[in-house]
Parts: sequence; structure tokens; C-alpha cells
Amino acid sequence: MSAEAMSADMTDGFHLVVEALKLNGIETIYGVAGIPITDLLRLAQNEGIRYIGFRHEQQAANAAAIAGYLTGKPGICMTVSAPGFLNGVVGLANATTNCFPMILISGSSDRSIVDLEQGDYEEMDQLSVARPHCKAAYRVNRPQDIGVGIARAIRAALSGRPGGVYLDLTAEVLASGLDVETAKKSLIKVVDPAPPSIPAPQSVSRALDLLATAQRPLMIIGKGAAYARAEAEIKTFVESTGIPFLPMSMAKGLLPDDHAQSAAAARSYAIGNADVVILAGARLNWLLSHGRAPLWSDKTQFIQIDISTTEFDSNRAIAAPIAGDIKSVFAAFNTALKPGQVKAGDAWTGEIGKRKQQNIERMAARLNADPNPMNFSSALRAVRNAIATQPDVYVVNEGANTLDFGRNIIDMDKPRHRLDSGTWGVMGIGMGYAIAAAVETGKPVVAIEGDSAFGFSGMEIETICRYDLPVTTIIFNNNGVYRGDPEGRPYSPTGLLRDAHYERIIEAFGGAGYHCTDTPSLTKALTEALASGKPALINAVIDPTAGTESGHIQSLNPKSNVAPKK
Ligand code: ADP
Ligand code: TPW
Repeated sequence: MSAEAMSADMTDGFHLVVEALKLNGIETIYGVAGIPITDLLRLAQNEGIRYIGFRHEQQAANAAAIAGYLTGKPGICMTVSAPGFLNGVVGLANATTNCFPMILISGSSDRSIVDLEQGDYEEMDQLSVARPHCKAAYRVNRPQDIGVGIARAIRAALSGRPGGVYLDLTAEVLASGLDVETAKKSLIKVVDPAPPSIPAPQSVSRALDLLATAQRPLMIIGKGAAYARAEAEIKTFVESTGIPFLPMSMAKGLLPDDHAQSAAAARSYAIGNADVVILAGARLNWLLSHGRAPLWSDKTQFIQIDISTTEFDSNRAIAAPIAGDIKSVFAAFNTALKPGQVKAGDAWTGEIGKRKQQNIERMAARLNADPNPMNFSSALRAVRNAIATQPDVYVVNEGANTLDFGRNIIDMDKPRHRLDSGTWGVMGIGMGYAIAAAVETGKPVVAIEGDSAFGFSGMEIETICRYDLPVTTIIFNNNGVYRGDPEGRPYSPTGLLRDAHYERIIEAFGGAGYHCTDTPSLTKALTEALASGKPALINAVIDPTAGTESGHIQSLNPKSNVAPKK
């Protein structure tokens, strides 16, 4: 690479990447600096792109992924070659699994050396590694192709089912010169990257005809519907038909959790007894028991709305598949519905209402108890009471018990405000999601974290403090993965340090730390932290015996039946 300055009628790969991103409305890059992208990041920042530098690429990639979900534009993560790239791939794969649009852009080493395995600095055939973990993967080998590479990456991330895209930029391409005239002509502004996908009229009428025969209809709303920004159309449909609905965890708030037609507090009854179920942007995967008994009845008939047609019949026969984007499908439903054509029966909604009431009363006793030390329910009640005063708060949630209890206890009333472990049930999204939520929305964020879950991304507390973000992290500290070890025993595979003072981590970076052992102090600390609009970390000490192994998914955890050795 020549250090000589180029003449005024020449530009280079660095400039072309930044210009192509800006031309396509990209405003933020998440990443970690190093060879060969350091100058690229500097240039991007100088040219007005907001750069958020992380301590680990996995979090930068998670941040880009959730930025994509929140904004509907692809989130951008930039990393160095080989190890930095690999760290980013976890976030890329998680984005693809969750259908979030993001682009992982990694610099790569000298291809002539990499391809002959001659041992370059950070040598790796990154394109081949990335390919199985994303929706599309491209490499740019000439500076005049940068515009096409970025345009293809944006379109692939956003169109149809959104997902992660990998874009490989060789060090050579970044530093290569190109005359300004050719460079200008090579850039592409992507027109209409996610065009509406209008459903076929016969699919719409097939679905409505089936729904009209239903005695006990139910609608399950998934994060695909939240991503599609279909809340207005779904509200009209749900309220005009009276159909009870169940939100999947990241679809909570699309319709408010306290909506009269929410069947969340009678979930098993509603699922087990529905005769026709509409799946709106939710896959019939493990999170819905694959549509199988004992949760589901084999008599239930399905209407499934999805932009990806390969989703239909993936687990159960789908009687009425509708290929289309959810906003367009519900708009079509609302237009086609004749008055009174679809109506949830009073007996069905009445029974759901009765069971909801019973379950809410049963839960209230647990929720209102004040044990010492705190347990998951009481601590979450304390958190809920503080959040209730701040309607704009974004909630990030991960852990096992912390996630399961958190999903049930923390109500949401705005769409796309709950961000969690998602389709994989992955640990380690916490700080990346929290940072991007604060950066992209400017609103306060509360990250409710199991102590084990927090450890996967804990160093990003420095990132939160460096950018002075309004993020409060609450650690549900019960000394272990799922729960703590009994006193006086050596640490087991699920044990973590007893009585860790996590709040001191943030103090090292100038943030506010709180140590809370009871519910009034927890509510007070969170209220104060939210009012400050500054970084804070609350160490909420929970009973180490609280919580169950694997949380609510113990049935997925294989157990050895061989008697232990004496
Ligand atoms: P959840 O975890 O909330 O159940 P999933 O991630 O399993 O949701 O399912 C989301 C589904 O939504 C995916 O199958 C995806 O193809 C679909 N999807 C994403 N965006 C859209 C859209 N705009 N219109 C229709 N379907 C969409
Ligand atoms: C990337 C396995 C699932 S839940 C969990 C782990 C390690 C942590 C549970 O303990 P925590 O929560 O966070 O203290 P709580 O509320 O029960 O006390 N590695 C990855 N993802 C997953 N899911 C795991 C490991 C796991």
C-alpha cells in the first residue's frame, strides 16, 4: 500500500465505502477498530456517520442487529479480520435466526496469501465461514464494485424475510485508488429495498372463510408483526372481530398487555382449546411447542401469515397460508371483512376472561409477597413499579428465570419496546441491545439481566459510560447460572462467585452503582437512575435458592439416568 497522497481526481476504497453508506441513509456504525478498518472508521466519523466503538465485536454485532429491528434499516457492524470477524459472526447468525436486518462488514487479509494458506496476519477465508450463518454473503474484489456490494447487501438484508448479510472488504480494495469520475458512477442508491408484498386475493378469502367457521378463534402475534409495524392494522382487525390474542415475547406491547382481548394470562387454555389459530409473524418453532400436544390440540386449524413461504407446513399443516407482508395482509383483511363475518363467540371469550381472572388472582399473591431475601417475583414487582412511571422505557431482558418471570411480570404497552433472548434463547445480547436501543431511540433503557447472562457482555458497561447513555442495568444476583450453590461447598458447574458486588464495575467508569437487598430500595434506586438519564447499575440481591434449573424449559434439558458413582 502506497503512503503517497493521491491526486485530486482520484479517490479510494475507504471513501467509496463511506459514500455508499451515506448515499443509502446509513447514520450509525457499530464496531471495533483495528487493521484494516481503522482508517475507514475514522473517515466515517469525520464524514458525519455516528460511530459507536465496542469492547467486543459480538456486542457490536448484536447492537447492529437490534438497530435493524428497531429502525427497519440494516444495522451496520464493522470488524477486523479473522478473530474480530468470528466474534461478529455470532451476532450475524443471531440476527439471521431472529429475522433482523443487519450487515456485518469485515476487513480481510491479502487474498493471494489467504487462498494459498501462506500464513497472513489474521488469515481466514471469511466468506466461506460466514455463508452458512447469514442470508447472503458477498466479497468485493475491486474498488469499482463497492457500490454494487453495498447495494446488494442492503437489499438482501431488508427484502423478503429480513436477515443478516456478510460483506467482505479486502484490505487491498479499501486502499485501492479509483478515478473520481468512475467512482461516482459506481455508487448505487437502493430504491425501495423492502417493497410491499401484497397477498393474493384468493389467499385472503380462503383465510377469512375459514375464520368465519371458527367458534374459538385465537391470534398469535409474533415479532415479525412488530417488525412489520402493523400495529394499527392489527388493532383494527382484533377489535372489529373480538378475537383474543397472545403476543410472543418481543411482540408484547404491539397491542397493550392490559388490552381486554389479551389472552396471555390464560395462555395454555387458549392454545389448547382454539379451533382456528392465526399465526401472524410467528413461527411454529420450539417457543410454540412446534404446534404439538400436549399444549396443542391436533384438531386446531391454522391460518399463517408470513413473508417467507417456506415457513408454511414446517411443523403442522397450514390450512390457509397467506404469503405477504403483515401490514398489507391485515389491511386486506380489514377491507375484505364483511360486517359480522368473523366474530369470536361470547362463550369462548367469556371462558378465557374467567380463567384470566383466576390466574391473575393466583399470581397476585406471589407477586405481592415480600420475602427476605428478594425472589424473582418480588424484585420484578419492584422494577415494574418504577418502570410504570416512565412510559417510554425500552426493556432488554435475558437470563433463564429472570427472562421467564420478566416476560410475565413486566407489562409492555408500546410496540418494539421489549428486546430479549429471542429465537435462540441466547445469552449475551444484553448490553449490545441496550446500547443500540439507547443510541437509536434516545430513550431510557432498562436491561433486566440474570447474573450469568450479564457476564457475557458486562465489559460493555464501559461503552455505556463512555457515551453517557441512559441505560440502567439491573443484575438479578443469585450467585449462579439459574441459582447459587449451597454455602460451604466448592463451586459447581452452575455456581458463580457468592456475594459479588457488580455495582462496583460501573463505579470504575464513573457511573452510579446501587446495591439493593429489598424491594423498596430497588424501586427507589431504579426511579432515581431513570430520573438521572445517566448510566447506572443496580445489583439486586436475590435469594440464591430462588429459581429453577433451566427456568421454564427444563423439559429440554436431558438428564442422565445412570446412578452416580459412590
Ligand atoms: P416470534 O419469535 O415472535 O414467535 P419468529 O421470529 O419466530 O417470531 O417469526 C417471525 C416471522 O415473521 C418469520 O417467519 C418472518 O419470516 C416473518 N416476518 C418478518 N417480517 C415480516 C413481514 N414484514 N411480513 C410478514 N412476515 C414477516
Ligand atoms: C450463548 C445456556 C441458558 S440461561 C443461562 C445460560 C448460561 C444463564 C442463566 O442464569 P442467569 O439467570 O443469567 O443468572 P437466572 O435468572 O436463571 O438466575 N451460552 C449461550 N446461551 C445460552 N442460552 C447458554 C449458554 C444458558
